Amino acid sequence: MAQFQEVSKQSGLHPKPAGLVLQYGTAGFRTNAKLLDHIMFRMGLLATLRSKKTKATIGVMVTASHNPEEDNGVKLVDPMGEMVTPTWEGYATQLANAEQEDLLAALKDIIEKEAINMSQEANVFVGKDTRSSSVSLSEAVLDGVSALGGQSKDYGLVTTPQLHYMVCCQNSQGKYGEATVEGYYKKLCKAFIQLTKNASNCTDDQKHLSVDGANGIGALKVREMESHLKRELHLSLFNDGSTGKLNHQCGADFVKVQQKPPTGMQMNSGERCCSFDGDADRIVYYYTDSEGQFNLLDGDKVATLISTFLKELLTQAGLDLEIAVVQTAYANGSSTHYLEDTMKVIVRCTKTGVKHLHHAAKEFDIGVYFEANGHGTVLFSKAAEEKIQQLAEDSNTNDERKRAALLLQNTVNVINQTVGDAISDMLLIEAILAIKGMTIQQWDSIYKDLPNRQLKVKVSDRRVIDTTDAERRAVSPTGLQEAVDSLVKKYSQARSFVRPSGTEDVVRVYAEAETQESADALAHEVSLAVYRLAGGVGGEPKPLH
Ligand code: 16G
Ligand code: MG
Repeated sequence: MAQFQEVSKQSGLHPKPAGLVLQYGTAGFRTNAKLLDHIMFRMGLLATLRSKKTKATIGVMVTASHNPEEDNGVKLVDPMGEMVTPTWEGYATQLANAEQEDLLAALKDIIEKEAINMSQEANVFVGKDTRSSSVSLSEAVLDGVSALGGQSKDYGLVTTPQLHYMVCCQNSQGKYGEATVEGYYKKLCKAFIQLTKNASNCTDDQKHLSVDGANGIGALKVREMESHLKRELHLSLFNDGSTGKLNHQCGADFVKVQQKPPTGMQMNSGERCCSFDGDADRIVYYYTDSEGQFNLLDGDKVATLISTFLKELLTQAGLDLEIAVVQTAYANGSSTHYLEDTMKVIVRCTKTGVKHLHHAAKEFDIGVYFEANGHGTVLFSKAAEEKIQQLAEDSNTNDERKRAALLLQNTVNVINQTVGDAISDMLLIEAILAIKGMTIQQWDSIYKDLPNRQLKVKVSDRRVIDTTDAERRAVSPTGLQEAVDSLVKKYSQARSFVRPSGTEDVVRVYAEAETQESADALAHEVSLAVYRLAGGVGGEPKPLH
């Protein structure tokens, strides 16, 4: 077939380095940008096949998120803006690793397994982040799409969540919104302005937020959005990419892991600040207090703020909808206690990785999901959205219920339900704080985080560690979980777990306890147990103090 001849010809321009093996991991392919040209071409091919199979538009995003500037990566977006299914992640790995001469056979294998009608038309949306390598890598994706006769639309520079949004808008025939960047700003900002218009006495101080753009795409997009906010939110943008290096000593991942402010940001005591990551799908908040102490409000605090707000509105609206919060093992124990015992909401724990949380959140009328690292959103079931809308339009309802229903309706509209979105989350958080007349200190004091520590351990093969119970317990190697259990018993309010990373060749260790000293000591002792029982390499882990 002519299509395959074209693939053969074009693939010669995007050759695979012989012997290179890469895997479609938790967040797609991600490695040094120099190794990715053939991967991009092939993901263009695969997205075209996925589009033919689903008879819908598929997205391809070129980004390596919070990784260093030298890296890059690629992720596929399914029709409703979700992550691609596990079977197709498998195909992505197969196609990526086929040697040059076996590429057509690998392609035909997928076509056969999925019974794809090759005469079906295909549409692929492509987006990229601000890395210099993203320019040619996204061209390679477009080459892949055209080699198989697919149509493509190049959105150029967009955040990851914006691309997810476009795909969802397109496949919902505009019901979710207009599939343009302008359409995205209009929808979100209109909802934000509606939400905050009744926030009484909101002073200029309260309307001000400092944003660390991680020197990435989020910074560009915040600038683009600003005029749509009609000065209802005053943003001071730092690390906007004009001088600094992407993700270098800044951004949400740096702030969360290092538990300190980004460089390049002017912070006045008590002022509300937030950081995006390199592709703007994560957000964390923070402030320094009058003693100069840094205080971080991570994804758990965000989930608590949002779920409290939604629960109060549901009560005021008299709507009987089930709300749940989905977390991972990394959620601070204090947040889980607060949500379960004080807030009385259902809490679920899933494995690390957005797709797991997203999937679990879909089980409820309203599913709030956040990873501690700041990635998260809220999902509303179709039934929940309909009930909210009915009430908002009901002329026989009383003022309190109506007001709550309208706030819920605008909350739905300010949220990007396809995936965690730093810009959308920021607008929602800012709206909630304005409506509640709440300062960041008041938000922070809802509960107090247990001190915690994350460490990594190098082992010869991290696959020897197998986990269960949403990664909270290790089932192999023998003796490791018993060792962790007996170490945890030594400390008050302690908890610890180990899991193989899905993005780096290391084992991750998490520990929390009543004091920072205990959390640090426990994390170190558990690291030693991993090193000794799971084949540690290099020198033994050293104590932190
Ligand atoms: C990826 C995941 C993120 C997860 C992280 C864990 C997506 C889009 N991103 O960045 O959710 O927290 O991996 O990394 O799923 P780790 O396995 O190396 O700890
Ligand atoms: Mg990211």
